Amino acid sequence: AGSGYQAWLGYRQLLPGDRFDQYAVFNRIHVTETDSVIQTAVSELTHGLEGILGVKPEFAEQGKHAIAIGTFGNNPVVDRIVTAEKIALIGQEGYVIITDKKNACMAVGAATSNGVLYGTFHLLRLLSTGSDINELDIVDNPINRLRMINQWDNMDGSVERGYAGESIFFKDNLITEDHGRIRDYARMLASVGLNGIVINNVNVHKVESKLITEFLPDVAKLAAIFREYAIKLFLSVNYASPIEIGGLTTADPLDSDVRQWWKEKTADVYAAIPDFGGYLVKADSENRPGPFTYGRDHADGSNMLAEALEPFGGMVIWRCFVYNCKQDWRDRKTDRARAAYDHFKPLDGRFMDNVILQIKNGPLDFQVREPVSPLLGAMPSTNQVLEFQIAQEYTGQQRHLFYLIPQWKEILDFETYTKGKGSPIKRIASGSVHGNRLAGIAAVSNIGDEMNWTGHLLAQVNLYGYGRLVWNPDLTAENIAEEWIKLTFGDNENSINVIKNMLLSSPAIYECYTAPLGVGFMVTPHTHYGPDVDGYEYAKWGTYHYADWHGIGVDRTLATGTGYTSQYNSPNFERYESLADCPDELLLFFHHVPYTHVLHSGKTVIQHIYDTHFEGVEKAERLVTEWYSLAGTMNEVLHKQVAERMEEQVEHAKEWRDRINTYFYRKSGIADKAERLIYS
Ligand code: GCW
Repeated sequence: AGSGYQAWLGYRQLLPGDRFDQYAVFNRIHVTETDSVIQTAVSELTHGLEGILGVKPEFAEQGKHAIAIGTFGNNPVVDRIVTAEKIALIGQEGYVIITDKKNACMAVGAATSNGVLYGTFHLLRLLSTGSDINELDIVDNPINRLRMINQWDNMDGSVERGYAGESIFFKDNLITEDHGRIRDYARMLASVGLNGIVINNVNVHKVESKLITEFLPDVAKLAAIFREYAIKLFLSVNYASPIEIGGLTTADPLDSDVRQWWKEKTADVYAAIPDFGGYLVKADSENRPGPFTYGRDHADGSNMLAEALEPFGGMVIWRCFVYNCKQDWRDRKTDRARAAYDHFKPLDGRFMDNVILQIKNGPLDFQVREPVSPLLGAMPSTNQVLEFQIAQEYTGQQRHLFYLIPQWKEILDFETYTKGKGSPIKRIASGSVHGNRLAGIAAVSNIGDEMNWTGHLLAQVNLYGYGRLVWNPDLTAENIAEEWIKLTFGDNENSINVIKNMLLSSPAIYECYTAPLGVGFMVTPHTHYGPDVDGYEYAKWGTYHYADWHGIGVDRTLATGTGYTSQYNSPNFERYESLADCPDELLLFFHHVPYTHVLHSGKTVIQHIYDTHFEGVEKAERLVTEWYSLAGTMNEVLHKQVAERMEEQVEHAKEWRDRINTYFYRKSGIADKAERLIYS
């Protein structure tokens, strides 16, 4: 109980009384099917009811005092309770949960076993959060078809941008033997509705290249674990595999030997894993090989793999994180923010139907604040998947509190106008704007082998919330937080309010004491943890802020800058292009302005920087006080674990505050109006 290992699945026992009596009526399970996903649902329901009621539920022949779970047409009790009208509303992965009060029974019914599993987890969530279940009448379908998690795990056991220990999948260049831990991870993912996992890092080195050859038997064992939880396994592949492990002299996508090599290897993969999902590819990106080496483009490259996967129903997920990572800081024409759109937009229409482009939410790289990537929605004839990062690379590395759901909500609700009004990102991600067959959302995981999975216990909410939000982008950040808190800490109203406020206020607090007004990348090179205003200013990565004595920001306007703004549709283009209309929080992303420029808030840029940095630290201090107010209401070890991180956050926030304030005071020579302490 003190480890955090159970995360949101640590069902707490109810005491006789109120809900207990209500729930105890449904203490038997009626099931008629035997396939493995249904069996998973049964064992999850058994485990959950046992935890909540304190007794092992029995199996019932009949529907009285029972929860019937099953697919339509295969379970008489489900069929009795669920009407044809309801069935018509249920898609491939959806489900109904209906109470039949008269007969004291309940049905979790779906068109597929996967749907039954999701419905079962939904019911458990209701029980575990103490909901009224006497009159349930729920119809639910996922909004997104692909609901993916990406591990950035390497076979040596390290996790790229991992902040919670080592990999649970790999160790010493082998696949781990600890399948129990992997199974528990599968449970967590399935419980929030995720249905695909890429188990290895997009940066595929020599040894990981062999996951599709030498290590295939072990990969198949992992696929079997995930299969029971309705999750498809995918692999990241190395574009240069034909050379590196295939003994060929080229990886040219138009070379017939290369094409043949991929076809054979892919056939082997499907022989071992018949329901294999497909390949994820990072090509021509950050020194990874790709089709550019051979004078080919990304349509050529991805289509070659798509052709190999197509006979088996597999897909290629091709990342659009392609930019020049060897830029010269003196070169003011190249703008990294433009890169993805410039590379991919002209290729629209050339991709096979089983290719999906995976696009990061912003044009740069998961900063605290970035505009939404203009490539999302800009290719009507191409499948796209939106990529988020649950791992807190630039958002405090799971040492600072940062609830990511509000940020993702803003992105999902962003109106692109790609097909006029009514084209928000969430409808592009789901495929509904352009009518894509394949669409959805992916995100980089934040877990590792630390006992509580995420390092910072409260960072579990981001994994939980990711799944819930991808299932239904219309859920609110408040509701998701509340659910998670109840599942994790129980039903105490005060704790719920305190933790909820902490979570909801956390992103703004972090943004306050770190990079101001959308400027980004004022971080320590490589580790990306902590402040270093000029850390990347003269580097090759294309992430500059151009601060001088007079002003700061990147002119990305069409009129006088890099022209990036023109990648947006009207009226977003005009809004970002105009200094007067550009939203404050993105000002320095789009414009270079003097420190004396007056924001919509009425403050000058320099005063805004000072104010937010002082306020940020004060608010971070308040978070600590709030957390301490909960001492005694929860497991002591867990409380202490979080308290330590929260205190570290405050100390580190002070470092941010002072470095940033001093930097800008020295650059501008303008004093703080409020005369607070800024080191000169
Ligand atoms: O943000 C950058 C990270 C790299 C990562 C890359 C990517 C996996 O700093 O560590 O590599 O993005 O998304 O490919």
